[in-house]
Amino acid sequence: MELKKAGINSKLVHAGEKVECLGSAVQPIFQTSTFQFENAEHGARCFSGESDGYIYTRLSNPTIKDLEKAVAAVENGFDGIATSSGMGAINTVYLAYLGSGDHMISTDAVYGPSRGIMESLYPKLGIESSYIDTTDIQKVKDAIMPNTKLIYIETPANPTISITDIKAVAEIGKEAGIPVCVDNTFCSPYLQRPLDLGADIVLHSMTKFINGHADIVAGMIVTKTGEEYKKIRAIMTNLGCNMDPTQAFMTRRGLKTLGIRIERAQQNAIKIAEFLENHPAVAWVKYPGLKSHPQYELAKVQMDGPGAMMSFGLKGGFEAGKKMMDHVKLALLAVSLGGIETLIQHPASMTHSKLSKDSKEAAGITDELVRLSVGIEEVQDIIADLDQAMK
Ligand code: LCS
Repeated sequence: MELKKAGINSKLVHAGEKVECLGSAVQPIFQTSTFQFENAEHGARCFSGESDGYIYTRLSNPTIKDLEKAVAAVENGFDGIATSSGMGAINTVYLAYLGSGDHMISTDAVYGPSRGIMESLYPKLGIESSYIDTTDIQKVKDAIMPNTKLIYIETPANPTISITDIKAVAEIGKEAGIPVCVDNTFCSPYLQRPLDLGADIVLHSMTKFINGHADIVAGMIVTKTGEEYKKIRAIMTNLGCNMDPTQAFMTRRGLKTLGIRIERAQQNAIKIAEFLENHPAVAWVKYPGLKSHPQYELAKVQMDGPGAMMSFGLKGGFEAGKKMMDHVKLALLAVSLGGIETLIQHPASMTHSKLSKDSKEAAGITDELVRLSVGIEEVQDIIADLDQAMK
């Protein structure tokens, strides 16, 4: 059977670009910085692009290429560009599309540093940005300026779990001739494929669901076309935020079990969201699988499942949140997300603490907001842990 037509779990296991190597079942780790040419002529052909032989690991490497092809296959994209981290992927995309005098539109609630660097570092390069509520499509249209060169959305957003209509934003981008990039970290390609919905670029912090075991930091960019791929790859290799072969090997191993990990964590998350919604200490819960989520209907269409991420507010506010976090025993009080272990954190004082008070408030990152990344433990144990910590 042709893998292109296979289901996603088959692709997760088998997709990639394996090199024949002593019958090895998985792509070996090619832990080498450089590759020997057969002769001067071969070296010249590698550099001119006539031969696709490997040259130097910052440019490409077979272990990294295998992972890039595998993620691109599940995102239904042209090819992937692996990076040292999710932030490496984000900066690479920013620098590929934005230069002095340009403007970017972005979702207001995004991972803290995605916005933090755009508001602190990029203005020094003459780049402007508008952070808006992209769940309101009219606001996206209204934010376009003659110098807008990139529309960047994160959905579901970190940490508010707000959901932006990818198809609608992609149509706006197409009409205006502006590329649209989606940070797909919270869903992973198992639950959401932005390129199929019209986006031009998708990126990930693979540190999260794709690797899934809280032992690797990694990023990935996947493009719809070869043209965008070439443009972005050139920036990545010159910036030097490339992945390492062992990092690629570990991440490829994590990717194989993405489907079963997400299914299991999601089953737990659905039960936990219902438990929290009915808990007397909880003021509100934001989870795409609950009817109370403002974009519940959109989530059902755009995502293949509600996922394993949620946020909730404690009636007792900031102090109650802090207290709860000091009392969890099974869940880890830690940043990051998307691992097999349940993680809990307080964005206002942790991941989003560097944003200004105004930016936090405008983006809905309130003091009482607690973020939960549900793991694959026994659901009754997670619920009992949250319950005792809230008590
Ligand atoms: N995009 C999203 C949506 C993220 O949540 C993160 C990291 C990044 C990009 C950056 O990826 P990294 O460079 O860390 O691989 N999010 C984190 C978080 O919520 N807590 O700690 C890291």
